[in-house]
Amino acid sequence: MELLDYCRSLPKVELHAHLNGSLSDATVLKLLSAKKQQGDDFSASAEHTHTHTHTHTHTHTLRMFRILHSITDNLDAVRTITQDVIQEFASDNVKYLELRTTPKNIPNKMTKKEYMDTVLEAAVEAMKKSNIRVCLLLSIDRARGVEDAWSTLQLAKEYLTHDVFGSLVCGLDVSGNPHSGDLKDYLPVLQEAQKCGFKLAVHLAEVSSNTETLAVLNSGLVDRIGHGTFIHSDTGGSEELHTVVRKQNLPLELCFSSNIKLGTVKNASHHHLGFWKKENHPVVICTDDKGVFATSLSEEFFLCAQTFHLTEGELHSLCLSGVDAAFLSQVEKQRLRQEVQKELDSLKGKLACQ
Ligand code: 6MZ
Repeated sequence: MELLDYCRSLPKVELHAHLNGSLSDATVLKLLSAKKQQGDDFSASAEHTHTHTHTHTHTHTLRMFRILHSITDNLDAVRTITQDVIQEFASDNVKYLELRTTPKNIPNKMTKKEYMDTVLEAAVEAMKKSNIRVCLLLSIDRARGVEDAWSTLQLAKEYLTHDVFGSLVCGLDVSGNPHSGDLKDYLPVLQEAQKCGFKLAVHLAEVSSNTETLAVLNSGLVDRIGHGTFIHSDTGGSEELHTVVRKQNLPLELCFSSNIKLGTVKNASHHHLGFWKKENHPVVICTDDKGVFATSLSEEFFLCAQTFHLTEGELHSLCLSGVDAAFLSQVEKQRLRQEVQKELDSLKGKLACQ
């Protein structure tokens, strides 16, 4: 099998995917057409921007999110995107997906609870149709302030005792514009979240921010690091940050195309996957925003394999490290590991020599 086909066949685990950033062109066009039918004239310019821009600066990406959010501002759209995104990951042979999204309150359209209930209902429906297990992380957007974070945690707590959704909500994510706000201000919220039993995935060192990153890591609240681009000293981090991450053995969610397209990593061969792989540190390959960065999890595996000359054994280990880092109970992880291992065994020896 050629490398890309092989990556498509791998049984994969996706741990870092933002719902609204994961919309395929087909889904975006479907939503734009629905808006047009409702006589919304904004849609024409949104369509133009979506189809005709190819740059990926931070400013452009923020603008993209504004457009995406404007076409997903109602519960019908939220249901559609959740089902489409899950279906697309399932078609890419993703066996387990941790999808993250920021609960949104849009006056006269939806409350945070209605938004999240709709995402969860749609996830349950999508799981019935495909062979994929999905869990949800509620995202705290660092640009929205601490009050908003408390209300998101409050909502997450309401799901703890829910008979169906209780097992689907597995943790919280902290994301948003890395230049906005200070993560240290959010530590009391994260402390309370941990007390309630939520696992925490935190975007850290996505841009250079040593003081903030060290304070958050030293809190001992983080279960997984999103990006972690500026941690080791070669990339502008520090020996101290590197030591803390090693000591806590924190898995890194690595988003190759996202980092390269946004320019936080100089080029493919400079991606920090190379550094952490040499250290034998737990890493998981993820998409971040497969729609915004025009990628898929298989393509991310392919790009990493090409850049770092990964062997078949290394590709298999990367699939299994996704299982190890999942926010699942030990029993569920064991079940997932068996399923993934079985498919990996059937692929052994099938990768054409690179
Ligand atoms: C930080 C990001 C992100 O939550 O509306 N988001 N935050 N760094 C990134 N790397 C590029 N990509 C996405 O999905 C979109 C939201 O996810 C966060 C941003 O807050 C963005 O608005 P949801 O489903």
